[in-house]
Amino acid sequence: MKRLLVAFMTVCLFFSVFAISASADSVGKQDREEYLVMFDGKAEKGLLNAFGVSDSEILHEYDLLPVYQLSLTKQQARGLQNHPQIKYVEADAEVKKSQTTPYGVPQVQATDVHQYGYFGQGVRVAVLDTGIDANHSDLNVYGGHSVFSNWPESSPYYDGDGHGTHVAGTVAALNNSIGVLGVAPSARLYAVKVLDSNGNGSYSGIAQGIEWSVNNGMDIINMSLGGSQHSSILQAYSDYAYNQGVLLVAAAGNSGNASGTGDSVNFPAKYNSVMAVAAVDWNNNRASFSSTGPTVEIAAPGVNIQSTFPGNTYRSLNGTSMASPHVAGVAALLMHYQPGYTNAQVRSVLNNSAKPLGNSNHFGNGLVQAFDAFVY
Ligand SMILES: [Ca+2]
Repeated sequence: MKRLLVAFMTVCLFFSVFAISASADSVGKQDREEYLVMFDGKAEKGLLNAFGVSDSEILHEYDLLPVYQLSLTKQQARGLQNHPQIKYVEADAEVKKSQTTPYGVPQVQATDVHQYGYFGQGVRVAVLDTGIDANHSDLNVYGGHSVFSNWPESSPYYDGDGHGTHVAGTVAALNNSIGVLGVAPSARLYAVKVLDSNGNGSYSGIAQGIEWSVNNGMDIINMSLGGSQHSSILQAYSDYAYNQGVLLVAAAGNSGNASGTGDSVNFPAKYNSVMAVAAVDWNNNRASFSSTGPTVEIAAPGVNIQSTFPGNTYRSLNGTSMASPHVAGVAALLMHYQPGYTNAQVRSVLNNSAKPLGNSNHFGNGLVQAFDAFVY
């Protein structure tokens, strides 16, 4: 019995020693980090060897300054740091891919209100479009609905065209270390798919999308879409949503001419219950394609707009489709700042605080401005 116990303990011990040495080995490897070490005066490789740094752990020897890139344990790094011949020991910092701020975001003063902590938190924005690629790492999609029944169009999170994913990124691409920054990066995106992978849809589908948005408590509906035909039903749905407290923002259309004459604003942007958004460039010049007419209400950047695209990519696109989500984003920022405002109040403040740009058939009240809306 005693002998058996001894034998059992030996086995245990053997295994535990083995386990300790195995784990110590792996910990030792994980513990090695890359450091930059600078000598005070002439570089001396012999000193590194004295600290147990082997040749294979010398990753690079610099030419112009007495600097080495080394793989070191924390203990070695501490030892070197205390040596009089060593001037600096620094852990090599990873340089991360940084986030780009598309020019439209500061142009609408979104960055001016971001610095006060207003990012559109909790405001629900329905993007009535071709769907939103919910796998994009620069987007958080909170929910959605598709008006199509055939797979994969039946998924609101499948965007076979890319248009909806791009529009969504301008509203709310995440404030992180990658990709782009949206106008209201903490707003809640909802993918309401009313256009298929070819960018085609119908007024009946848009009406269904508006109905879903009202039923699901959306604060803002962005419609970067439109047609040249009036529909009494679409108008009735737009009016209904507006009377239910939803702010409706839509692209004015890309049917403008170079001279900016004529009335070419599309539906549903043309309805009284919908804000029609025209497009300008980075110098606040009218985009030559931007639709014109007395129902243009406000303007925003819509030329060469960089935003998210399916497959974790980014693209620059042109259109009043890109201008509309800038206004939806600024509205989300204002709703975050003034949660008691009705949709009509938000609309009125955005219009009254817009930066006048001239011809109202081209620009409406002018360029949407987040900071000026906050202080209006
Ligand atoms: Ca980002």
